[in-house]
Amino acid sequence: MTTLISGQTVAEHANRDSCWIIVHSKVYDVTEFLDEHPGGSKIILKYAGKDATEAYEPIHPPDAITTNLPIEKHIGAVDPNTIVKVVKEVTEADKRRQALMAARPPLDEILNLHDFEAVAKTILPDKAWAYYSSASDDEITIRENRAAYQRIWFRPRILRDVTHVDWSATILGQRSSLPVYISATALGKLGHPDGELNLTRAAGKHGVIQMIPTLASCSFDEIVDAAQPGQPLFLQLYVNRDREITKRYVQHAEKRGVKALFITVDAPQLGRREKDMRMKFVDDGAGAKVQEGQSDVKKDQGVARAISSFIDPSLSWKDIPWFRSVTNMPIILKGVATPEDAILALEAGVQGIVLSNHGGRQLDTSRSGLENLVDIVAALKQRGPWPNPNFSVFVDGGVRRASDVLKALALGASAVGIGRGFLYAFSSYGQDGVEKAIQILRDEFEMNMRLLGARNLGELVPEMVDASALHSHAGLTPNDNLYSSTYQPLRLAEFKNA
Ligand code: PPY
Repeated sequence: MTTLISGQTVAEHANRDSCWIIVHSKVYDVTEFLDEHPGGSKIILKYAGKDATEAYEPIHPPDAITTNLPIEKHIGAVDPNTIVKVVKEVTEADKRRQALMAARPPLDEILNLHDFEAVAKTILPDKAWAYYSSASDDEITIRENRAAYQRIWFRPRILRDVTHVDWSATILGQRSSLPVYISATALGKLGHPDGELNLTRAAGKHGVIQMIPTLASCSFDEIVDAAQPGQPLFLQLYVNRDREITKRYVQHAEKRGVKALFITVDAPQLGRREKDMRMKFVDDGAGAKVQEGQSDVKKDQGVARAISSFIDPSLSWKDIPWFRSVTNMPIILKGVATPEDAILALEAGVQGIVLSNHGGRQLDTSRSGLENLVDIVAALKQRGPWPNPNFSVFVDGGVRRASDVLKALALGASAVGIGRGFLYAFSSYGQDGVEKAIQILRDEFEMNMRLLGARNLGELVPEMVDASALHSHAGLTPNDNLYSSTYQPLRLAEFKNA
């Protein structure tokens, strides 16, 4: 029989020289791991000698500690009767949030995807909202992603007998009830205790495809286990500096039935998301005083930068044959922004590209995927058959309405990814929220396709949209809010004694 370790014993290892923590009722010696922790040692030391489960859970898959820590550092199981529960202080902000949660609008009053965002903004903990909503630098691109859709106008056709309209699609050979897939967003448990499983369950029920994020809060296997038999899933991949880890991960995914591999290619380094970073500053002020002055405490980090160090910035076109050699899944490059790279991707033999700027979270003032779509489709048309059944072009960023999707499809997109829209749906209402979001999109597809005169997705043609203003950034260029809020306007001549 294995002896249980008492909470008091764990508490004796509460410093940098000997640091034990409890996660999910198991005790781990993390002393030698402190300096390797991507989030810095300070956050671990805050829980030294204590139960860290509550802090660990939202930002690590359950197996992160077991796979990263050598087996001899797994000390054993803790005696549950002896742990002093770290009683989480319920702050005034928590109480306010709980009251707001109880007063959420009922789901049947949610009319569109923006409504979910408004609810999420109100009820999410500040840190979660900052991480999810943030974008890079001045956040110009995140707003441009929306604005670009508003520079495209419809040219509807009439008198086409639109009694029956069908918006179902085939995405990379997989049937989908919508021409939309759920794009990868990280750290789902910051938004809801069930994290990404909310998406998996709703997607399975309604025939929608979910892209599993490498940095999900739930483990890859938990997500696949929550899927229905035969439910198609895609995988988003951050490529690890250690290619063996990536190889194992990709091959495991393929074995478990994942249908396509989306390799993120726009994040060799993470963008500076200042809303997220400012949150970290606030927390540091209130946090434990352990390790003050310690050099490895990377203060200029938010949630994202703290956990991004494993991503390999050396990833290059030369690696594509290697990916091809380790998997038979279709390979799609996520984060392409120019015709030059779209052609390179085609020549590299991958099966598709996602025109994405990572939800405005990477290079600020890069153009929207939608704007790039027009140039990229034109370039691909010159290179061969179009549409090309062996090369899909997806778009994501800023999509909130079925009308947005229809514009992208008319301009040549194979399907469209929605990330934050679904993330905010489950952050505010769990699985029910995601199901409602899917229902809203369905209703919008039905109405918009009837009004546009397209009975199925094949009837969406470029002539149905006027994209002539798309490349003009003059009208709807988003405000530079930070700059504007400090700029002091000049003053006009003043009247005496006025
Ligand atoms: C993002 O935040 O934009 C991501 O893609 C996920 C992520 C999260 C943390 C580190 C690196 C990437």
